[in-house]
Amino acid sequence: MKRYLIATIICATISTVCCCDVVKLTFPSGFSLGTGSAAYQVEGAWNVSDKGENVWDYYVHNHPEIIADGSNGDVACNSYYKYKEDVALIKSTGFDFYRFSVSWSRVLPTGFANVISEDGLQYYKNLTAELVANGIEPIVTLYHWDHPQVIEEMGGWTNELIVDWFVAYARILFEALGDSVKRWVTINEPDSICGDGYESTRLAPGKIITDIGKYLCGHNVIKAHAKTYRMYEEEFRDRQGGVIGIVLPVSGYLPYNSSYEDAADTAFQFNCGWMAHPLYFGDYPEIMKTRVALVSESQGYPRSRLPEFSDEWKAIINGTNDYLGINHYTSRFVYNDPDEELGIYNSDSGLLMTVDSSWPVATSSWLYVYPEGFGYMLRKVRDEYNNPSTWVMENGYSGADNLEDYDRINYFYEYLKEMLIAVKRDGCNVEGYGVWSILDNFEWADGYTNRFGIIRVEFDDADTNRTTKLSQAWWKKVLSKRKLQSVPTPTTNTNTRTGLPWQK
Ligand code: PNW
Repeated sequence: MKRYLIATIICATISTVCCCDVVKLTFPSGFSLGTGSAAYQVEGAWNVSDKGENVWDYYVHNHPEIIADGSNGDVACNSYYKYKEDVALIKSTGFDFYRFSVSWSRVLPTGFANVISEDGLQYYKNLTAELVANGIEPIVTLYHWDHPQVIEEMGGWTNELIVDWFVAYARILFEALGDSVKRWVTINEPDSICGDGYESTRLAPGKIITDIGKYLCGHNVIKAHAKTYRMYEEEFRDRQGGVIGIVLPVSGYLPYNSSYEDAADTAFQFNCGWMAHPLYFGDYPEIMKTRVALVSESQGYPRSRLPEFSDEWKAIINGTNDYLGINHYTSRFVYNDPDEELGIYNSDSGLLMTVDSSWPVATSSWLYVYPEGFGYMLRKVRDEYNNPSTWVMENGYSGADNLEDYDRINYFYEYLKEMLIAVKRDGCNVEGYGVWSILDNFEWADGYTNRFGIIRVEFDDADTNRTTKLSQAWWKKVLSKRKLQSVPTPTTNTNTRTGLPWQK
């Protein structure tokens, strides 16, 4: 409250219309507010009809020990059967859009375009039609981590042939859904797929291809994205008129102190720049090229582990992002690894990261709450890519299994406030924002132990019943007023963890 008053006084002093608008915390007209999910996290129905096996089906069935509670997405939220109920909940909350992803092997059981599952495709047609009938804009992610297992058996994202297979898959969806879908996401979070799936066991396929896997995967992701973009441009754009973008996970990377400005920039380039720089400028960021070449040499590799794009590929890739999709949850302080002064290279970036001990943490071990980092990151994106059209596709908070989720509401309030300041005061071109997530769902390696939903799902019951949480009611008010609402005060504080925002 005190901070709020001070901000008001400062704004009154500066006295600009823009600043007062910021203090009012209203959303600009035309700003789109929605929510999202991913196929494997919510659909269930893993083997109905002729659906093929995907990497997540394979991974959880063969390596349940990797999932925190040994669970899987066989049933998840049952959204394959309950999509109408989901859409009704999205509508009653008042969201403008729903971003869902398509399961590649549900549509193409063999993994390839030779066999199209009528049932699989029908499901996505039904879901899209249901959204449109309810006045909710469908935003479709073509790929949210669940490629066909058969493709993984041929190397998955480390095999360049995946580029053409992906394009063929995308074409089928543009054809089937493109009359209604006007905003497409090609690939969700390459950083996660490539870093956690090909150099660690955290995500499927869980292959540890040390030093090499991540960049090779990333290289093919960029090519698949760009070729899909070009195909849409050539075959669909004129008649469908949609836009296409990639979604990157971008944390706030702040200098640990003022002497680490360059380090914070390097962290950003290794994260967002890795994918965004090629899409906006045709090639990897210079600092990545220099650093990976240097460290590769020190490791005895004959050439840099970061692959190079030919001139032909650079031309294909350059300018293939209509908007930048960003998933933002958390921040880090960045500083240079002191070992490098001794000539020891521990990482390609040469950086170390930490958090401030005052930052509250969600139930996801990596999710430290630092709202200011959100605004910092948005301003960095504005400056790096000529203020691109930006859509925050995911932002959210994992909490305990609790309907009175004050900590989640507090998170949304603080993060949205920073976003509105970045938009209204600082001119960041953010046009949309998506809550992660509409439902509690299968949180990958964390199984069902971390709940991100504004609606609770009863996973222990075959009916997978949905119950709205307090944060859903809060969102309903925000959406009807198009303005941030104050955070309710807890009547009883059932959460015993320390350091949560309202306990400070
Ligand atoms: C996203 N980070 O992953 C995914 O797109 C979702 O499927 C997932 O459920 C959600 O975030 C919550 O985890 C992320 O370390 C994983 O900053 C890690 C980070 C961000 C996003």
